[in-house]
Amino acid sequence: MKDINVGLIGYKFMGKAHSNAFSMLPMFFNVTDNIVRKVICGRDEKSVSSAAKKYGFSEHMTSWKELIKRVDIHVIDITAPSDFHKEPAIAAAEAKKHIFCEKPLALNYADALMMYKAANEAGIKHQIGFNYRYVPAIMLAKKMIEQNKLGRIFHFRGAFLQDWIMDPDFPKVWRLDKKVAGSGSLGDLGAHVVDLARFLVSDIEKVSAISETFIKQRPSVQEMTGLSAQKKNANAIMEEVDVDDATIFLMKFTNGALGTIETTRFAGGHKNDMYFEINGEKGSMKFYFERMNELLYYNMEDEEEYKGFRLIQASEGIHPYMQSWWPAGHVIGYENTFVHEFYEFFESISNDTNTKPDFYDGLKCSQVLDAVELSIKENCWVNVNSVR
Ligand code: SOE
Repeated sequence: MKDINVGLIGYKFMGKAHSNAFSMLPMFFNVTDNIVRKVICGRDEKSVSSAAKKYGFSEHMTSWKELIKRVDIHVIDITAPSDFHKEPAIAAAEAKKHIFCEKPLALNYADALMMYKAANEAGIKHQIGFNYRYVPAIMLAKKMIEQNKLGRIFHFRGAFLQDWIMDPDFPKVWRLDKKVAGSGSLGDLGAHVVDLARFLVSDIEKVSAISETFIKQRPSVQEMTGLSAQKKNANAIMEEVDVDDATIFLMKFTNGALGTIETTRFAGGHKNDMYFEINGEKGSMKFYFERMNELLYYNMEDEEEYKGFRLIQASEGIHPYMQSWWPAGHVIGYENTFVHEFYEFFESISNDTNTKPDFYDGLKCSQVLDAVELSIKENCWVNVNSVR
């Protein structure tokens, strides 16, 4: 058993989610090697030194460039906002470090392509944080589709609904700033749904989209953690919001299926409500993240009088990863999906095997997101592969 020393860039919401996964992994999974929380890195000395203690890292640094130069660091894990993915990822690839990067991969397709090429040329392991692929119920959906339980797919209907910025006084945080986030609900939430559409159905041929920014000016921000923030002060200056609050788009898949995806932060009552439905010639399935241990399945071949959506409780030992957690029915949550994705990432390093979703999946997702933004701008259908 060798040490895999992790250098973590970022210590807020995703930094905490990743650190929690590192600490839980060896307790619940038979990992091949020893995953070491070696260095956590952030700009603010006081905050990052406090995070090091809280998250169980041996050291902290404020220079990501010095971190990447260290020969005793094997993995660079990037959890900074989206405008700070490309630079550290390319530097880490050049230094032959394995890379885990949060989604979306980059601000746009061109940057994502540079990251993908650098990672590929370096021959390192690279994975992107589409953690919903690692929900056991979604992995079951994938297995059922691969076993042709739905037959030919006709529809994918997806959505990711939140409501955390409906208050006009909520300040302009980094997720609402185009130069930092790249886009609003589209890149932050839509990226996950686009990835699941690719994972479960097929690549996407063309899109037609519309978006809206419902609140066009917000107070400037002082501090943000997770999805909460406090206003600078009562008379904070007002800033223009330059990203989408909501985006809705139509899709044609390369396998002929039709689809829709809706993302919004203005769906009152929906907190982190990602869901999808897939309709095929032999059946349908529905998934709701707020009931993430369940998959609803409708089998067209059931006897007529017994037909209906059946609820599969995907929390038994037979379901992916569940044998590593608790007895049947002792459900799991959001944080467990990060443990699953990192188990696969570190095992791919230990065993020199491939890992998914990788930077190619991040690149293809960025291509769809750029096509959606072009469709909004030009008010027309856009072929995804025309984005270069
Ligand atoms: C905020 O919208 C957020 O935390 C996203 O950034 C995550 O990727 C998503 O999983 C939950 O919501």
